[in-house]
Amino acid sequence: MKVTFIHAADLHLGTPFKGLGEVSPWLRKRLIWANFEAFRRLASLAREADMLLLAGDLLETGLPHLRARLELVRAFEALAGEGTRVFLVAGNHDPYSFWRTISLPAGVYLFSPQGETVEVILGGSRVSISGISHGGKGVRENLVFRMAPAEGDLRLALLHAYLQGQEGHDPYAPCSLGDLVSRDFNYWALGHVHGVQVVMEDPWVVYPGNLQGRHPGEEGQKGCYRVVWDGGDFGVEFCPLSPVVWTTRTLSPEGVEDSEGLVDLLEALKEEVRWRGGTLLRVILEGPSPLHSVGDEGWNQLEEMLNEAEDREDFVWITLEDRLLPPLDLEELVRQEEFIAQLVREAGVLKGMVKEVSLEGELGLLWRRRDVTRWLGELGEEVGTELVDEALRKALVFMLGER
Ligand SMILES: [Mn+2]
Repeated sequence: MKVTFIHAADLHLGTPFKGLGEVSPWLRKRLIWANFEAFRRLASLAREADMLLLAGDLLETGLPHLRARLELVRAFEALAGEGTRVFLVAGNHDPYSFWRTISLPAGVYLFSPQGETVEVILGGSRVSISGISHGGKGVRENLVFRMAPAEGDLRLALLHAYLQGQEGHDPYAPCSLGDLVSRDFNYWALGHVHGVQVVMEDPWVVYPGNLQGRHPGEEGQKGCYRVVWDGGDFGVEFCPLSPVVWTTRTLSPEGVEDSEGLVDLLEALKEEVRWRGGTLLRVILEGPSPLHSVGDEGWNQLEEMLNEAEDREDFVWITLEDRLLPPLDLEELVRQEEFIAQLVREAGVLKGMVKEVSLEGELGLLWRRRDVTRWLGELGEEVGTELVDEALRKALVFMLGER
C-alpha cells in the first residue's frame, strides 16, 4: 500500500521576468522558455506518480495567453493518458470563472468555489482530496471552513491561501495555522506563497513555492514536493525544477583600486556560481571604494563586457548594483561636520518613519492599477528603507565624491 503524489503551485505560466533591464535576444528567448521547461519537468515527474495536486495560480492571468493554455492542456492530456489523476484549484491569478473557458480532459478535476471532496481508491486505501477554488480575483474570506470534510485513510486538502505571518504576499483567502490544524486533514497542499516551505509536519502544511523564480526576490532553486505515503508515514521530498536560478551576492571591493581589478573579481565570482543551468547573478557593490565615481554609463559598459560571451546553456548573466561610497571615513566626517552629521541623522529618522507607513497605501489608486504595478514589482517592507539608504548614498557621493 503506497500512494505517491506531486504537489506544486503558482506555476504562473505566461509570466514575464522582471528586474533585468536589457538582455540579449538569445537570453530573452531562454527566459521565456524557462518557465515552460520547469512545467514540463513537473509533468514528467508527475507521470511516475498516482496524482498531481496543483494549488492555484497555474496561469499568470485570465487574459488568453495562448501558449500557456496550450502547454497546460497538452500536459494534462498526456498525464490522463498515463493514468495520473490531476486535481486543481483556482487561485487569485486564475480564478474559477476563467477556468470555465478551458475544456479540461477527463481525469483532471477542477474544484468549484463551493468546495467539495473527491474520493479515490489507490493501492487499496481510501484517499480523499478536498479542495476549493477562488471564485473571483479578490477573495478576502477565510476558505478553510468552507471546505468539505475530510474522509478516508489519507485525507488531502488543496487550497490557495495566505497563511497569517507570511510576508510579502497579498492576504487573499487569509487563514491561520490554527484554522488548518482544527480540520481533520493529514496534508495541506497549499499555494500562493512563493517561498519553498514546510510550515508544519503533523499535519503536513506545505507551500511548494513557484517553479521558476521571476525576479531577484525569488532566489535559488524552485520546484515541487514529491510525497510518498506508506499507509502511516509520509516521505516528503523537495524536487528542484528551475532551469534558471536567481542569485544575489554582495561584494565589498576593498583593496580593488581600478575597474580592471574589479573585472577580475567579478569573473571569478561568475565561475564560482556557474552550474549546468542558467544563473541570473545580481551583484551588489557596497562599501567605500575609489570606484564609486564609475557612473551609470561605466557600469553599463562593464555589464555588457561581462555578459558578452554568455549565450550558452550554463550562462551567468550579471547585473551590477552600485552602492559604493567615496573612500572617506564617514564616522570621522560626522564628528567634524555638522551638516553631514545632520544629513545622516535625518536619514535615520526618515527610515523610522517609512517603516510605519504602507507604501501601497501611499500610492493609493495608482497601486491598484495592474498596468502600473506590472512594471513596479513587489513592494516589500524593506523597499522604503532601501530608498532612503540609496538617497543618502547619492547625497554623500554628490557632496564628498570630489574630495
Ligand atoms: Mn496567489
